[in-house]
Amino acid sequence: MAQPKVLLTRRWPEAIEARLGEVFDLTVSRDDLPLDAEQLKAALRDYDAVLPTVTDRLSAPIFDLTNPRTKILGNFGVGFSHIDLTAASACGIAVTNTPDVLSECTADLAMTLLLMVARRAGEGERELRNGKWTGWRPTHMIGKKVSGATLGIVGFGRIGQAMARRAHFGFGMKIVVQNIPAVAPEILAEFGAEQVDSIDELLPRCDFVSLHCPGGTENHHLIDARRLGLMKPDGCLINTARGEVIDQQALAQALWFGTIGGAGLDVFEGEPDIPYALLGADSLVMLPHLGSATRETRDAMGLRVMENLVAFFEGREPRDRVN
Ligand code: 8YV
Repeated sequence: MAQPKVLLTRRWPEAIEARLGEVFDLTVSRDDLPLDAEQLKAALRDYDAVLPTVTDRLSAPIFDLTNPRTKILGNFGVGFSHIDLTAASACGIAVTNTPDVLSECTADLAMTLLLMVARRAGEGERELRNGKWTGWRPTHMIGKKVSGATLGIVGFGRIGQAMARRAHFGFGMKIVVQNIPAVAPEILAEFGAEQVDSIDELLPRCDFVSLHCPGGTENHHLIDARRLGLMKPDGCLINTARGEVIDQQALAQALWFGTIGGAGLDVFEGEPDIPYALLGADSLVMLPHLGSATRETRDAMGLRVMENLVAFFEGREPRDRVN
């Protein structure tokens, strides 16, 4: 049987591209730029499998095709809010993601942001690099203590739990959780965590709030001006989930007026564009979507996509099918 025709929309780790090339008739998008709508439509027409990333916006009109050749989208990433699952299913296209393998590194990055915001690491580095540091003094760049503080976690799946493990066992933080549905008592007990019924109940109780829920329309602007107003005046918000979960204009306002203590963002609505109002906010730490960006994790993500693809083309159910 001929090898399935597979398209990588972006460059992947070299070793994984080589492994995929041994098993599939592989095309790599060599210029490594996001595909536009026409290119994505052409990909669905011409390839048996397309392996997209978060930069490929596979919205409903892209699937408006008669008889696409593509039978599976093997997404490189756990989040898939950039893919319209209903439209993919209507075309008979399976969609898979890469859970588990990136939980540790994404939680590491959420903790990095939390520590940076609390201890004003971004501000401190900027001061030093700009030649503005005048020397030590007792009142210089005073931050907020992390150890023993209360961390609110919105979305208690794999990454949320990995974050709780770091915060609770590494920093003695108290963990408060909001999740739909209810979390099993034995999982909460592992972290001494308490589950509350709503985000509104969680926000006023927490020194830090870290978002680990899915993106997409269901959680669009989940954290809006009203909810930012429920946070403690020195509370800090961390987002490694998806940009659309926060209303960025409302966040910019909260940061500029100092109604919250600070924020750490790894993801943005409409990334890579960053709203001007956020760029100048000093109590904000920003990273360019680095959650899973370690050699080990990116390799593991690639292998996980490959495993899903091999299963699919051998007629088995891929383990990470999401539709
Ligand atoms: C990925 C992510 O690097 O897996 C996810 O959902 O947000 C990132 O860790 C990115 O999405 C690649 O598509």
